[in-house]
Amino acid sequence: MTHSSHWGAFVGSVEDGRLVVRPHPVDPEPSPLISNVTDAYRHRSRVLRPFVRRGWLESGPGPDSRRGSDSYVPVSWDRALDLLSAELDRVRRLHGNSAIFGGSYGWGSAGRFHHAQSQIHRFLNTIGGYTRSVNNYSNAASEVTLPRILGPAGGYQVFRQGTSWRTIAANTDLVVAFGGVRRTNLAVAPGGISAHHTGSDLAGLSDAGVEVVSFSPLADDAAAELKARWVPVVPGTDVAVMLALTWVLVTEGLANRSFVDRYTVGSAQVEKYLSGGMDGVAKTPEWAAGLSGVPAAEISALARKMAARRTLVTTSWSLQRIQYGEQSLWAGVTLAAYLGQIGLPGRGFGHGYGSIGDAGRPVSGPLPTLRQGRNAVSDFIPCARIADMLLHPGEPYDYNGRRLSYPDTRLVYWVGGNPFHHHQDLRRLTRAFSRPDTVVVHEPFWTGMAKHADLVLPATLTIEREDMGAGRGDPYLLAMRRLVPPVGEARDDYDIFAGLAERMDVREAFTEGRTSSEWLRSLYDNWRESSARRGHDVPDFDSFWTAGQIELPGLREPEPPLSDFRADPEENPLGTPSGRIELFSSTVAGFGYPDCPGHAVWLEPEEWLGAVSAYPLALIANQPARKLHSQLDMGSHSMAGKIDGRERVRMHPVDAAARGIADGDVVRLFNDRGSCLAAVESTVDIRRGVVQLSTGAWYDPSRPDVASCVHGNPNVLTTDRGTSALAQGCTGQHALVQVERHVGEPPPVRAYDPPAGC
Ligand code: PGD
Repeated sequence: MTHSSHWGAFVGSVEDGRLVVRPHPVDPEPSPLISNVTDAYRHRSRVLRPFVRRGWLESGPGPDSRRGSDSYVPVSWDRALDLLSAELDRVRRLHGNSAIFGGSYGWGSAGRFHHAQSQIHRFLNTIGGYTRSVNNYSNAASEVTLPRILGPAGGYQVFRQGTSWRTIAANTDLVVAFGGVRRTNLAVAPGGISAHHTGSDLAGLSDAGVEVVSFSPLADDAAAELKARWVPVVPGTDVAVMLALTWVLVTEGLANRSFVDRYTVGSAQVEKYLSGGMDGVAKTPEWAAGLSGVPAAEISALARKMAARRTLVTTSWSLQRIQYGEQSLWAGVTLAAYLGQIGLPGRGFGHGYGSIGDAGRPVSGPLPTLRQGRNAVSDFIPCARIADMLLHPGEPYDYNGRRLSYPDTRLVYWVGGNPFHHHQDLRRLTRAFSRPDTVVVHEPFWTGMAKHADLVLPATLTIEREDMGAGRGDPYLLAMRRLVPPVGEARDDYDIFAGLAERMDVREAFTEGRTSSEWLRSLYDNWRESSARRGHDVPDFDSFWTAGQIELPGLREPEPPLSDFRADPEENPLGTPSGRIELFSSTVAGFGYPDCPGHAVWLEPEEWLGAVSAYPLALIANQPARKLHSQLDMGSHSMAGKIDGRERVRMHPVDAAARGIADGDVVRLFNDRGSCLAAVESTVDIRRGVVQLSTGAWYDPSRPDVASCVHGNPNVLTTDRGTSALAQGCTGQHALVQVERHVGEPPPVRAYDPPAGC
């Protein structure tokens, strides 16, 4: 039977009592990630029934530092829902709905109906609203900065539609990829990626003779098919290289002046800055070489080549997931503007290639979608400021030109996310989670988040329920058939909320009188009608469900971003205050943020290889290759990438030898914020002075005497600060650390063990 996931479509069946999954015939390049679910779904880490934390049950709601180390008491579903509905009611009566934090960030699972975020937001809206979160952990700086530079629609075109790989292959000579084009990230996309074309898309570029230059501390950040030239840049210094490239264009008369004059504002400020007119430092190739380790001659030669060729400048999302991440966007667009090729097919500026599977793919029309209703609470936080919110209620902070203050949160409700995977500085987060009166989670597994909650409600996995799935740009809508019965007493998020809604007298408003299967049919029928209005005939629900999939109508190659604007900037101005590309934004400058002054600048991060620090190695905490984030970490494909069950840290052989470390050794990575154990793989595919420990290993603080996490979760080391006052985005990609060999028997990994009493 057909099914779908963020990492691909598959066909599943139960054979000899075991779930077997096979690639779906519609997928030409299936991802090995589909196999993770077979071992994971009946794993001992499943939450088998509702649980309440003992301290909360015995002492009632209130701040509690035992969260994370307490035992749990099993309760019936009725008891759990009675307790929770009464607590939601107490909080909204005593403190108002803004005291309920339902931002609940996370990827959850694929499926248009059982989409965890839609379900929780819809439910909380029916009971009077909640404090929400805005932006995301992936690309908050992009979401906020690109509309400032290119206007909302222009930013959307560049960011969400982009240029397809096919258009690049046909129209481009040179791709200069800051942050590379990481192949493993291309296997996943939110909502689904029913047909992977990664290998053929990328090989299409090299077959067409497109030259790719990859700036990254990691050689394998450029997919092998691209046959890219690797420039091993010092982490966090790409902006300096981009500025120096622009300096060469300006000073050697290679800049496309007519483009800059006609389509941009702010070139005077930019050029003053580049020449040193603002800080006395000219942004020359020699200056950038001193920061980035890229030879000055190489920068100059590249600038000349870029000006002479049909060139696309791309920046990856990872570059903006660091302190001052906004600058990689501003500097990238500035460089592309001086090249003057923005708006032409396959050229100009691109963003997120190699960051997500749907970048560079055709775009689709609307998909069946569950309405979330209206939130009566206006409070929100940028999602990565969760710990600040919990630790500093009432305190002011800046965000995108606004002075806001953190609400006083009494109840945190999380569905479909794992902050003890995704947030930075987990010791601080643990402190933050001790503050609210009550923490609630729906989770299939005993993740770090579940182990810090007071009420833990077992949720089904997609394979235990029926849904339909497709992501943005997916060619197919897949019927997601139930493959196995729910494990233990797990319930669908929808049914959990329906049970709460019943107790809170809003059942009709939440369910509209429908069961899950009636909702599926209704969402599909509504979508079918709106498709018909757009001129697309799609089969009825029963035909779709029986067939297992339908081709999605309206899939199209995106127009080259900003091509309309290029064709006629007066007729099609951008949505910026000037109507043009804002190389300098007087609006942002007017905010007066020292960490985001309003045009592209090099700002020295607090943690990078040039900083004076007791911690000499630059950690790259990037996305894992063998799973999506922390999902199904115990699956077979994920486990095969670990070394003796511990996460793998990669480092250069010279750095390893200098510390007496051999391949396979367990090491301790540490800094002032914490420490973790991991097992070493040495490789020359990494720049010296850099270590790579991907995210995704479930948090295991079981032996704090040895390390804050003995499994290898890098977020015990990363820092919990926003990108800048503009976007306040996640900065989890970089940190400074030291690495030493762990002496003695390493402690066992207990990350997957349920807490005591479960
Ligand atoms: P996931 O592991 O996908 O991570 O953070 P995110 O929280 O999205 O968590 C989803 C959770 O939802 C899992 O625990 C899963 O079991 C649960 N779940 C799945 N399906 C369902 C369901 O149907 N119902 C319910 N109730 N639960 C479900 C990802 C985030 O991490 C992201 S997007 C990025 S880009 C960030 N990247 C970095 C980074 O580069 N570096 C660092 N250091 N940290 C990062 N964190 C961020």
